[in-house]
Order: sequence, then C-alpha cells, then structure tokens
Amino acid sequence: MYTTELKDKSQKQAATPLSAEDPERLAAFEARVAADDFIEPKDWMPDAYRKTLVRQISQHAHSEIVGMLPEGNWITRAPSLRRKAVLLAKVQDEGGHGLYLYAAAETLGTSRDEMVEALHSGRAKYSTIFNYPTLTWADIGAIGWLVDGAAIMNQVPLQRTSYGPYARAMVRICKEESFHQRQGYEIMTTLAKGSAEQKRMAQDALDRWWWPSLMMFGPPDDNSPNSAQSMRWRIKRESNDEIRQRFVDATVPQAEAIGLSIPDADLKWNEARDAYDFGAIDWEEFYAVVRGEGPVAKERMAARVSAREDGRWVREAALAHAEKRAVRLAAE
Ligand code: BYC
Repeated sequence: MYTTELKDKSQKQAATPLSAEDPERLAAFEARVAADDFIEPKDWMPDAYRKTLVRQISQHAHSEIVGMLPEGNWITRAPSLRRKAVLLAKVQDEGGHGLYLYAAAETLGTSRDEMVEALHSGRAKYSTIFNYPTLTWADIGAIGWLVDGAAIMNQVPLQRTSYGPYARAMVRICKEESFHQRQGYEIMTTLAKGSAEQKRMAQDALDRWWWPSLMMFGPPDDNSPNSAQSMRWRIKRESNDEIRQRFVDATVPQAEAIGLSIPDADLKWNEARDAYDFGAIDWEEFYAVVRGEGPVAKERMAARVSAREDGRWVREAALAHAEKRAVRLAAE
C-alpha cells in the first residue's frame, strides 16, 4: 500500500511552452522536462521554476521541522521504554528530513538562514496539520498513521519530481516515512484492541485528525493556483485531489480492520468509480489555518523562534571554532 513505487500518469503529458525567457534555452529546458530528465543545480532553468521550487521545498522543510513539535511534546510521556525509543527516532528522522530539504533548496541559491527567516517572519508557510494540538497519547498514533500516511501519498510522486536534488531527497524520506506510518498504525491497533477507555482514546484521536489530514493535500484542483504550472514543469506529478482520493481509499479499510470509524457520514464505496465518495471538507477552516489562525499556531511559531534564539550561541561558537581552525591550518 505504501510502496515507494511510482505509477505516474503525468509522465505521458507533453510539456507546454512556459514563458518568454531566452527561447533557445527555454526550448532545451522544456525538452529535458518532457523527456523526464532531471534538472540539476548547475543547469539553466526559468526564474519562475526556481522560485516555485524554493517555495515548495522550503515549505516542505519547514513542515518537517515544525512537525517535530507536536510529537516532541510526548517524548517524556511515552507509555513505555520501547515507545519512547521509537518516538525519539521518528522525531530525529523528521529533523533529518528538514535538513536534506533545506540543503536541496540551498542548491537553488537561497540560504537556509533566508528560508528560516521567511518562516519566522510569517512569509513562508508550513503544513496546516501541525497547527493542531496533541492532547493524548493516541494522537501520536494518529499522526503516524494519518499524517505520515498522507505525507507518503504526497511524496511518492515527488520522487520523480523534475528537480534532481529534491527527487533524491524524497527517495530516502519516503523509506523513513513508511516506517513512521507503520509505527503510528501499530499504536492505534494496540489502543483499539485495548480497554474500552483506550479504544475511546483512539477513536477520539481519529475523529480530530481525520479532516485536518485530508486538508494536508492542499485546496481542491479547481482552486489550486500553483497546480497547473507545477504539473507542466513536472514539479508536481499528480494533483491534490488525486492524491487525496488515494489516501482515503487506502486508509478507510485500515480503520475498519481495527474497528475504528471514519468520522464522515457521507463516506461510501462507489462501485462505478472504484473509489470512496467522501463528505465535504471545511475549506473555511483550511484557509483560516493557512492564514495562521490554527488552534496552536502561535505556540508553534514561538517555539521555533525561541529555539533559534537559544541556539544562537552554539552557531556562533561553531563558526568561531571553524575560523580559528582554518587560521591554524593555514599557518601550519
Ligand atoms: N498547509 O496551489 P496550491 C511530514 C498553500 S511534513 C499550508 O495547491 P501547491 C511530517 C500552498 O503553499 C510533509 N499551506 O499549492 C512531518 C499555496 O500557497 P503559496 C509536508 C498549504 O504548492 C512531521 C496555496 O495554499 N509535505 O511529512 O501547488 C511529522 C495554494 O495551494 C497547504 C509537503 O510539504 C497545507 N496543507 O500544492 C509527520 C509536500 N496546502 O505557497 C509528518 C510538498 C496548500 O502559493 N508540498 N497550501 O503561498 C506539496 O506537495 C505542495 O506544496 C502542496 C500544495 C500539495 C502542499
């Protein structure tokens, strides 16, 4: 189900002319994108392609880093040594994903400091999902199962995104996300098979995380301003709605298998479409969270800003050490 194999319909689409930049270079670029070649950092690329990539990759990196906070909140309260070790490893993986992604974005000429500054000043976005609180241990299961499950669905097509460094970062990240999804589902399975109170906790977590998870895939296709261009550039390989549907179809049977119910009265298998129909997503809530009005948005940003400030002396000490070392080596 969570294979990292890509079945990509957009491979067959032809790239269409993009902008009025140097026609020869543009034609060569388009031909490479159409041939499914990877574009590499030293290759010529249209400015708008570079900007779109920096926007998407940096937002992706920010999501990984901010995404450490809701789970980090439970490391000291994990119910056993095993759960604690696993959760620690998962949160560390997320830090690693953020770093690969910042490094991939830096190859496009924007520094990590600039990207972090954009996040902290509210100019850059991060995934809406991390603006919801983790109220019980079951939320850690729900995040692994649903949030990482949604992330894999979105990221598998990105392994064949047209920009090489982003695609290669995704290959490794998808492998790790796959483990994250399984550990979340295992927590949910244990709770769902446990006492009545544990099962209630698992259902409550599913009730609260289901709709925000569906929002992770972004606005509907007919209201997604960046999609058309990003699909033509093969940055995005599948649309927001296509990936959201795949997630619903994969997740509903998993909920049924452990006796939990998806909180959607309109959810119904559609024989003709060979897919689930599902209820309306509250897009007002999505846009409010995107605007920074999520339930714990202020706490999330305050935690990131103070972590950066608290770590300033470490960065300064490391830089001073590197400079001294360089002077010493030069003298030797
Ligand atoms: N949250 O035209 P659209 C993880 C914005 S973390 C906030 O469809 P696009 C994990 C969008 O940016 C994984 N904003 O945009 C970590 C755009 O605004 P701007 C996170 C959203 O880019 C820890 C506007 O809405 N994954 O795995 O074509 C623990 C219009 O949207 C959201 C990624 O970042 C949202 N949910 O498509 C556990 C994947 N959705 O930028 C797990 C990489 C949309 O024009 N990103 N917006 O001001 C993507 O694939 C795409 O950027 C999106 C949106 C599908 C998210």
